[in-house]
Amino acid sequence: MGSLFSKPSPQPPPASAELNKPWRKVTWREKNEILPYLEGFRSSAGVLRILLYGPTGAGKSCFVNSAQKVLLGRNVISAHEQTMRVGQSFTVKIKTHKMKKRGGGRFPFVFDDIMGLQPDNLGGIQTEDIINILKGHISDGYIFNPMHPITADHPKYKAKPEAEDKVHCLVCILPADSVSRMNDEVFVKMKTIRTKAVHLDIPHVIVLTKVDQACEVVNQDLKKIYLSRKISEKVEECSHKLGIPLNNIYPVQNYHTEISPDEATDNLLLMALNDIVNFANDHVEDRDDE
Ligand SMILES: Nc1nc2c(ncn2[C@@H]2O[C@H](COP(=O)(O)OP(=O)(O)O)[C@@H](O)[C@H]2O)c(=O)[nH]1
Ligand SMILES: [Mg+2]
Repeated sequence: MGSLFSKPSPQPPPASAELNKPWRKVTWREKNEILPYLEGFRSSAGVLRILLYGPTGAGKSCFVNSAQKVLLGRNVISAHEQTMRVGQSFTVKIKTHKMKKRGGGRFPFVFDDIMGLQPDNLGGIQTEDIINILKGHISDGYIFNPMHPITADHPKYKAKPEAEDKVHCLVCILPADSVSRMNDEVFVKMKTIRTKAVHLDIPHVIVLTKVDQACEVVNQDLKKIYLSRKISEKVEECSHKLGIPLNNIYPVQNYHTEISPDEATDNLLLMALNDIVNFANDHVEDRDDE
């Protein structure tokens, strides 16, 4: 006689959160190797402009502060971060952040921090405004209007941008913990921006933040980031959704609660920064060759 309860079919063992082999072969580069390189870095363009964009709350402002913190070796308040989940962008204008050096002076690159992208019903920055920034048309301090993009008669609209006003590297900041739940409308906007960047030959990378919130293994030990199954899945998902190659995606943890510097946090941030600055410089050199 058959049993009322069918025998449970054997389930595959749960996939381990920690991989046996790293998902990316990386030479873990140390702060004391990258930082002196960046400190001695000179650009043929004068100043390289790096634009950070992405959904509200992804960690754009926090990335600016984290970059400045690792470059300067002390705490800073440069870009205003959101302190709670208010859902609306705390950053409402375009702000250019110059990066200070340890011994005084500035690095030859700047970060443009802007208002976040949102689904249409929640406001946020207009896609057209980001495209105008890429081309150098929007001056520092412009306050975004979520209802409509800048018009050519606005005092902050630069009709004839200089080479330094244009963006030399575009960085999409995405949160590892919530990227899978992100609204499709926001992805459509990001894809439009990506297409424009490709058209303008501007290098485009993703910085994947909040890895500590996306994976417990990483939360416990950031050095295990390349062994984390979850992070490898998130990197693949971002690559697939935005069409950005896997090797142009940098998982990092921003400084968000820590006060003292942490070696692994610094190294991951510096590895991302190093590539971003070099890609920006390559773009300028390639443009000058043409
Ligand atoms: N746990 C964690 N929190 C982060 C990280 N990066 C940013 N945050 C937090 O996320 C919130 C939004 O960051 P913010 O930089 O203001 O986002 P923005 O809207 O993209 O500029 C802030 O409360 C940050 O402290 C990260 O890597 N890990
Ligand atoms: Mg912000």
